[in-house]
Amino acid sequence: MKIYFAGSIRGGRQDAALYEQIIQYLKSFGEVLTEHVGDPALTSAGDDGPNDRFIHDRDLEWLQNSDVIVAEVTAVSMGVGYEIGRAVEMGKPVLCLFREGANSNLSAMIGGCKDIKMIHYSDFEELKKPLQQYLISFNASK
Ligand code: 6K6
Repeated sequence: MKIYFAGSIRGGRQDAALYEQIIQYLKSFGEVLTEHVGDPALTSAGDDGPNDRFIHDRDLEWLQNSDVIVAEVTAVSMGVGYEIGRAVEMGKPVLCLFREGANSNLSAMIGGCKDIKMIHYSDFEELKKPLQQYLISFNASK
């Protein structure tokens, strides 16, 4: 199973350590195509590609090649919202993770989309079980 993990980069790196934990966990279920999103060395100001067009086109190709999209949506990010919208239009299964109590509001365009599965959680330990259940049942349905 190829997993596309989406998390905020230029939207802010306050949850980068959490992304890294989630990515490590996701790796026990399949291949994560976007491991760099959890890289603690990646700052909101940095860059890991020659230019934005390169990053956009490369990421969309990974999105197209993925089986499932897991997006952490607590930190508000234009890029993550864009990836989710494109993935929904591609007919890909999309799972969004939203951390309660993080002083962030979930967009109605994500929370209100019937094609997006949501997990609300309070910390990584609480997230593991529902995330595992989703990925196991997704794998079984293939
Ligand atoms: C790195 C640091 C600042 O800018 C960069 C550029 N590098 C990126 N490399 C890979 N994926 C990226 C990059 N910038 C954005 N993305 C994609 O958009 C990732 O897949 C994330 O899920 C999402 C983050 O969007 P923003 O709007 O928060 O940057």
